[in-house]
Amino acid sequence: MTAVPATPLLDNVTTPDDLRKLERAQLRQLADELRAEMISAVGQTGGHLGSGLGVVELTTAIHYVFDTPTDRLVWDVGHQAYPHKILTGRRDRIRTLRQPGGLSGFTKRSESEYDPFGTAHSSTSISAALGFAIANKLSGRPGKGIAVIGDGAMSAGMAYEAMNNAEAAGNRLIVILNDNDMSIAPPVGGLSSYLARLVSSGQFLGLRELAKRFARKLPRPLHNAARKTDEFARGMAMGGTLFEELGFYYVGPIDGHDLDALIPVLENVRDAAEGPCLIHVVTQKGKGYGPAEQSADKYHGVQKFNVVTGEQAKSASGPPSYQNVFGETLAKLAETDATICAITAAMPSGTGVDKFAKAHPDRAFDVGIAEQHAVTFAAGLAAEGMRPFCAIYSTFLQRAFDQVVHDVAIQNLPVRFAIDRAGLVGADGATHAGSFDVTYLATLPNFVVMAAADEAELVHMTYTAACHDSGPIAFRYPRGSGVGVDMPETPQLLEIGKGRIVREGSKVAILSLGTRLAEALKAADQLEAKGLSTTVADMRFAKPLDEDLIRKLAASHEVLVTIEEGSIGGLGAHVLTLASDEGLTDAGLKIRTMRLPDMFQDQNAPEKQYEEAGLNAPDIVDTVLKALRHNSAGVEEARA
Ligand SMILES: Cc1ncc(C[n+]2csc(CCOP(=O)(O)OP(=O)(O)O)c2C)c(N)n1
Repeated sequence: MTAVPATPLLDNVTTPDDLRKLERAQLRQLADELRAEMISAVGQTGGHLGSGLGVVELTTAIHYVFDTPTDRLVWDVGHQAYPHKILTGRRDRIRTLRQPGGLSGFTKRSESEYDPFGTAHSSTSISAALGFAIANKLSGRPGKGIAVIGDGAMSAGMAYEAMNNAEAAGNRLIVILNDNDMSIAPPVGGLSSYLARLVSSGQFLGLRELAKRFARKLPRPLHNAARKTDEFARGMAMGGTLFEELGFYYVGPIDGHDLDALIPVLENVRDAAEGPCLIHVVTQKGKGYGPAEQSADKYHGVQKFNVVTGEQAKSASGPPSYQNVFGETLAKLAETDATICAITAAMPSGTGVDKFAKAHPDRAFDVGIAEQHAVTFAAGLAAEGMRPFCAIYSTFLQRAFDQVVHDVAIQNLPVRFAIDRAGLVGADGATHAGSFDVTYLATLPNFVVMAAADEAELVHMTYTAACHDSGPIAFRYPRGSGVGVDMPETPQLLEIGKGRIVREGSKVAILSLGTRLAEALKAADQLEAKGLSTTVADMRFAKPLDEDLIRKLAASHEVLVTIEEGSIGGLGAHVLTLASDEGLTDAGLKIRTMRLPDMFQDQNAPEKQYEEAGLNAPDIVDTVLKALRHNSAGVEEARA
């Protein structure tokens, strides 16, 4: 007899209201369909896969039990929210994930009422959910705050700051700790070991033991429910002293793929908890998709892939990535310098620190998602004579700004900042763009701020930073591959605060900071073709500024254009300040600054984003022509 295929359920579930109409017994099938749909969609778009696969059952159970969107559900980081998007009215657009004009790869308020809070940087969910819970409590509106936070995200101080403050929310705050024993890399540190101990010691308590423990810790209705619900006993225990000390009822660990265990627990917490509750759910990253389950990183982030084989689209082989150039250069330098250390905040492979760690495991530190700690830890190392390199993405370093100012800059400590993902980053969109680091670092006394124009320059800057013991120094470089320049045999020590002339001309000077240099050179060719002789300088330093070079170019050119992959407040602002302080424009020099626009740019290919930002060669040509009041053929317009 052939089995009759089950009628698909997901096709009839557009929103959680539809989901809640299903029988509980149907949820297993729905979850399976949801998982298959997610795999199929991410196979086409690429993106975050493993985390979402791990929360398919949890997503189904939460929307089944809670009254979303009235109950405010906040997914920490938001990279695991693809199944949530499918169940909350966005299935029809799920194949536009991370594409231009498509769904965001994270949660986003403007996208859906089911996304009450935008996320992407980790460990914000408990604070935000607490805010929702208390606002609703104060205004007498229904609505709990539910935070779903991973064990990796739980390593950040902010999560504890929020929990420490949670009591005021009463039973309106629920934290679901999604423990898959993975961050992007394997999780690190004491908290991770603590959670592992809870999981290994807590499972499979008998019903009687469970009920006894519940009777002590949880309100009576929950206790009674526990007695009645057989499934409730399986895989569930009490423990979690740390969380209890912070004022939470700790429930768990629970098997997060077992809907029969999850649903009664969520219902009981919903109906009976008297204070903030933390439900510890154990899941498997990549669950239900063989290639993900078997891969070391559980397919945290993937390219488009073949769903049958799991094979990911290969990026064309080409120049090395900036992150690897950094990691390998630093590892090499550390062979002859025992003081060099490398620090990453949970991004060993993303930053290239994995390369360093392989060669020098004792001097590589993955501190977890803890950028603030990373910076002050580096400051301590530097104060004791070590040469620490803090390798942090531009966007994540924002979180540690006070540590950069107070612990590093004011004390003038030689912490080296390797700032990866500088500039626009593509599919991760506005939350991950590295737009502000030059602005927020080059404003600080004592700081040296460099930007690499290509991968060879990154080698020189890594070496220059290693040699710079007199204060803090930062160097920034973009996401992705280098431009294919010849790599130096030996690194060069750059003179601090000195740029270089890359091409000599006489009428127009383009001052470039970072990897727009290639566009500046293209623009110079086009200007030359219009009869406008063009100088191109790679400034290398936003701070200290190469003032002599600027004065010289200002005196010998008619137009001076600055260009950088950063917000207002960077190179352009510093050049304008010098020009105004010294009256460099008094004799008629025209200065124009080209920078990122005053807006948060959505996801797109980086080249497209730079096109939208107006920072490509044609934009440079345009800017110059406008400054000279030339039309596009290069002919001077008659003045009115
Ligand atoms: C402040 C900050 N630092 C780093 C990251 C990069 N990041 C994205 S997801 C992730 C790991 C999160 O681990 P976990 O919370 O356990 O979730 P999982 O991916 O395992 O589901 C990291 C480090 C980030 N989003 N925010």
